[in-house]
Amino acid sequence: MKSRREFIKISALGLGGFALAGGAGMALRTALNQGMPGAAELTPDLTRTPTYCEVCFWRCAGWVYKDEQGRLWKITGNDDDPLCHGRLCPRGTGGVGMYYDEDRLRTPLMRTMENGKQTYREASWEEALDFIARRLKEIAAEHGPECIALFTHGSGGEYFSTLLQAMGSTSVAAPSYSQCRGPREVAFITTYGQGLESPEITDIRDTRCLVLIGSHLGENMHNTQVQEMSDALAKGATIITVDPRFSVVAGKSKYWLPIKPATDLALLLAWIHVIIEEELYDKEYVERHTYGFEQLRTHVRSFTPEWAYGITTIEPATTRRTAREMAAASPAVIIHPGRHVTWYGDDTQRLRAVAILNALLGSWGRRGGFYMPDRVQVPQYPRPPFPEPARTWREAFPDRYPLADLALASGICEASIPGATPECNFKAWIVNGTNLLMTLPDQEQTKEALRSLDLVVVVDTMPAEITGWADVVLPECTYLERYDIIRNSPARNPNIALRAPATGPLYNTKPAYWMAKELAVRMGLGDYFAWESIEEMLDWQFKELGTSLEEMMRTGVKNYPRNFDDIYFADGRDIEFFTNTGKIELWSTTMEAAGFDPLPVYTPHEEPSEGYYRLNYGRAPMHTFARTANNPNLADLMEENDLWVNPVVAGLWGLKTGDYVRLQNQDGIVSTFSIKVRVTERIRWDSVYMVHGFGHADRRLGRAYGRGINDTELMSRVHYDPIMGGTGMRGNFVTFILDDTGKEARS
Ligand SMILES: Nc1nc2c(c(=O)[nH]1)N[C@H]1C(S)=C(S)[C@@H](COP(=O)(O)OP(=O)(O)OC[C@H]3O[C@@H](n4cnc5c(=O)[nH]c(N)nc54)[C@H](O)[C@@H]3O)O[C@H]1N2
Ligand SMILES: Nc1nc2c(c(=O)[nH]1)N[C@H]1C(S)=C(S)[C@@H](COP(=O)(O)OP(=O)(O)OC[C@H]3O[C@@H](n4cnc5c(=O)[nH]c(N)nc54)[C@H](O)[C@@H]3O)O[C@H]1N2
Ligand code: SF4
Ligand SMILES: [Mo]
Repeated sequence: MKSRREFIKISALGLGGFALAGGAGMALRTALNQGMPGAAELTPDLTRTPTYCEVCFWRCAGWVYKDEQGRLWKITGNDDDPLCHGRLCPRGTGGVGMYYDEDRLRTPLMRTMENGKQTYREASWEEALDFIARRLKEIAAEHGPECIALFTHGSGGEYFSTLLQAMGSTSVAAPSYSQCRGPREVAFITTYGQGLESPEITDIRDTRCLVLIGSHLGENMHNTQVQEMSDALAKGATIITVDPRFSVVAGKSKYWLPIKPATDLALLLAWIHVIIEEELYDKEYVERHTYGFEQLRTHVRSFTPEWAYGITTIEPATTRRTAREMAAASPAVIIHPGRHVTWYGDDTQRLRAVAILNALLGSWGRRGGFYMPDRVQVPQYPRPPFPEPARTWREAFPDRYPLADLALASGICEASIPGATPECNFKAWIVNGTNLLMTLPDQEQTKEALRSLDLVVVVDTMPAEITGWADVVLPECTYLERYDIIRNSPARNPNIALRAPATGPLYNTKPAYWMAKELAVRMGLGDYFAWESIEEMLDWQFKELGTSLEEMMRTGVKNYPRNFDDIYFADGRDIEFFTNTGKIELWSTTMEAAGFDPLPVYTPHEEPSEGYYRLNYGRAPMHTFARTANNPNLADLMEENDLWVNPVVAGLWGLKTGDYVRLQNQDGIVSTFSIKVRVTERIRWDSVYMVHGFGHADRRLGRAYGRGINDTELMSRVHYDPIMGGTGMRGNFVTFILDDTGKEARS
């Protein structure tokens, strides 16, 4: 009998010798002997290579500088890049730390048994890839290729996705959908026939009023938005922030509405009520472009600010005043749809209310509201068509989440547990650049799926928690050491950017494109990667786009004029929207047909019981998710997360700033480690707050191990959005455990 897959905790990996390719060996010696350039060293002659950042998925374009010995010195923004205008955020600037992180994965690893215990051993690329290709073929032959799934976040996903589709599977899932912006996209597609994309098409630069509901720009460091927000502020724009926490941007706002968590939909309905009852809406726009206004008017009649007050704790006068402020700025107003919006399970409906409010104020397709993006069509390097899959990911969860338009990471995870959905159990996962244990709520479900699978392959740069579950770990080189797909971001103008290697890969690491191609060749699917070298492929694509690899090496970025002069709607002209009615659907025919409320309805959410507090979480400017906690440069700026506690609560529990506590959630789950308390008025008494991405439990992360608490382990309760399967994560409650046994766990 096969033994069930266990998480491999500690290993001697990398302590012993590691296989080194010749060139990589040289680079390694250079880096380790000479180390990272010190601040005291005089800057020598530096050469620069173009890149785009991979510290988050905004993908700002920049330049990597290195000296004659090949040491990387710094990364700066590319002045011609419309996403960063020459300025990277603190995380992007700290990107070199990814390269210098001595805890990096160094060579392929394979699960093996030693003295009756599961452990890893080092392997050559040949052996690791041969093994994976053989297992994938066997699994596809036995269960069908549809039972192989890819989880991915980041540039390498494109290559593994090609591999998967060439095999005959469409199950490619990204946490950026069902754990992030999925509900928003579905809400806007059902309303406008078009999503928000990434980077978002918010025209913040020219807005006169920006309404942020939860979006904590300034802590959420998505570069263009933060830059444009400060430009807008300088030009006198009003900011209205709705957040139970006094966020950084709340401090720059004319209005801060410290809303009771989980009640935003009531506030949105009250705002819609005021805008309609006081006739503040854009009448010409609503009449020309929208569908269902009369039903909406009737629907919101009773949703007065007084009604909402009892739910949200926001004073009726404030609701009215802020609604009028938005209307006065209309159409240069943005009710920002946010990005990480999987909060309470009714998120698509909350975002529908956001979409409706924007439509009433006429901001969609208007300067200072939302612009219509344009992008380059990057041609595909010639390859055969993909085979028709026998089943799609959708059949993994029949009858559920009918409006999901992309594969659901959590849905595939659930469908990988035997018996969950008899029609389709997933048997093999390739996990590229996503740390599922830190990323998907309900860790038990993730672990149960991982224990059951026939094959788990993890492609990562770091020994993240997920790598401990792999049968084979494939170490990718960092973004500073590789070429990658052409960046092609939707924006005001079409633009492209190149990522080229500033230096050769350290250790025995390889780029994702190389791994995917090598696997394809071994599986008889080499035609899908018909290029000889990545340089040849990129040069071919660039030439089709009127440039070349050589030119892009010099410029990094290329901007194009728009294809049409249609960034904003022309006044007095009808527009055909990609909805069933061809109009902006205030009343959604798609929702109705799928059996959901065609107009958003407020439903109350559960409240914490006595002694418990809602677990709230967000971003810190110097970190990205769970991926930067071990980065030497960024850990230097912030090495652990802390727990925001209201003074009233602190008084009740006798807590002081600097105390360490552990947390226990509503299901009795206790955090592995402890967290430092920060007593502050900036958080409401009904919640506590922490930055996501800390509390790493893998000892191989020397700097990050045991520092702070991992919010994900306390999210055992998930409120699934019935419309599209988003995983509502903010319905978890915690209480304090005052003995600091977390310290023991850490030591
Ligand atoms: N520095 C940094 N920046 C990042 C990232 C990163 O990792 N690091 N990640 C990027 C990604 S992928 C995403 S999706 C975005 C996420 O960034 P946003 O979309 O801005 O994320 P939110 O979850 O809305 O933001 C958390 C805020 O919501 C507030 N909040 C909590 N509950 C409620 C509630 O019930 N109502 C309201 N109104 N507010 C509430 C919290 O107090 C907190 O201030 O950030 C992006 N930018
Ligand atoms: N509890 C909780 N869960 C969340 C969130 C939250 O705020 N709290 N936020 C949600 C949101 S908005 C999002 S978008 C997702 C993000 O979720 P993920 O994308 O899973 O984010 P990370 O946890 O940073 O995991 C990224 C992994 O990629 C690896 N990596 C970094 N660079 C590379 C590379 O170049 N190549 C490869 N192959 N791997 C690389 C890192 O080492 C890390 O293990 O998480 C979601 N889940
Ligand atoms: S916003 Fe910051 S971390 Fe994200 S891509 Fe840009 S520079 Fe990199
Ligand atoms: Mo996200």
